Parts: sequence; structure tokens; C-alpha cells
Amino acid sequence: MPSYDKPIYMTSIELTKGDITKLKVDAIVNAANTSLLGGGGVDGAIHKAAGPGLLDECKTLKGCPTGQAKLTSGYNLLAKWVVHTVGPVWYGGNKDEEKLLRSCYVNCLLIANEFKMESIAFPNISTGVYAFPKEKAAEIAINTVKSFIETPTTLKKVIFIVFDEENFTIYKNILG
Ligand code: AR6
Repeated sequence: MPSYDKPIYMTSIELTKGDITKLKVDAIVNAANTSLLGGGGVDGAIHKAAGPGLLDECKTLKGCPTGQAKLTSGYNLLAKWVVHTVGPVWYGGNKDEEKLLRSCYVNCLLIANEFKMESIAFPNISTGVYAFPKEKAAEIAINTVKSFIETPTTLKKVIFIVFDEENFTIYKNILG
């Protein structure tokens, strides 16, 4: 039997298409706004599926700056937790948009690790109402997750859940 100095850590990356509110994972990520008080898109869908308890807890958080992340319970969701992050609005690329989007992914992953989560699902943060170019956003999302899981983490599975065919094709091409 060979012996190893260090355990081998394995985190898989999965791509799926559909509604994030239906996933049974430790945490789903919400693409929120700085108020954390709900909105449209994936944010609206998550609040609707989670029920009013989610908004009540969000009210206690006093908002969240762009690029940061905050944790709540999942309430009526199948997911135990919701990690709320605020992606950057795309202003053309000269307002630190790429750095801020990267920071969203890193901060969500740090929370996942801190709370010893084994699975987390990300929507395509900022690529809806906030108009971040989809291809660029996908590269940032995938590269950030890949480099994060190079160091030991409690996460066994990171899911990218896309809602539209265009993002599905983009992610599939990058992930190979
Ligand atoms: N499951 C998975 N992905 C979804 C779902 C869903 N149920 N619904 C939409 N998407 P957006 P943003 C995808 O606009 O660009 C909100 O009003 C969607 O197709 O939800 O970060 C917030 O309150 C897109 O690919 O988030 C903020 O004000 C992705 O989720 C603002 O929108 C993100 O689109 C945030 O804008």
C-alpha cells in the first residue's frame, strides 16, 4: 500500500441547466443586489421558493457591498443555505467589473468552506439584468472555481447551473 503525506482532495465541477431553486445542495448562490431585499431574475425566484422567512432574515443583514457575500438559511428551499452575493453591473469593463465578479465567486467559496459545505450551486452571476458579457463571465466563474479547488476545501461538488441555452453552450465549450 503506498502511503501519502497528504490526503488527496477531490472536488468535481458539474454543469447543469434549469432552475436553481430545485437543487438539493448544501447551498445555492443568489445573484442579489446591494439591498439584499429581493428583486427579479434568480433573486426573485429564490425568494419566492424560499418563502417570507428568507426576506425577514435578509432584512437583518443590512445589505451587502458589490463583490461580497452573506449567508442565510434556505427556509422552504431544498438547499440548507443561501449564499447571497452581489455581482457588478457591467459598465463597459473599466469599473473593476472583472475583479468584482471574481471576488463574488471567491467570497461564496470561502463561506462554503467556513461552514464546511460539501456542495454549492452557482447561477450565472451578473449576466442577466446586470449585463455582464456572458463569455467573459463564464471564463471568470470557471477559472476562479478551478483555482480555488486546487487547495484543500470541504467542497466535494461545485455546480454551475445555467438557465439559458447560450450560457449552456458557453460553459460546455469552456469546461470541455
Ligand atoms: N435558476 C437559475 N438561473 C436563473 C434563474 C433560476 N430560477 N432565473 C434566472 N436565472 P439575474 P444579475 C439566470 O438577472 O444579472 C435581480 O433583480 C439568468 O438567466 O437574475 O446578477 C437582483 O435583485 C441569468 O443567466 O441576475 C439584482 O437587482 C442569471 O440567472 C439583479 O437582478 C443572472 O441573472 C442582479 O442581476
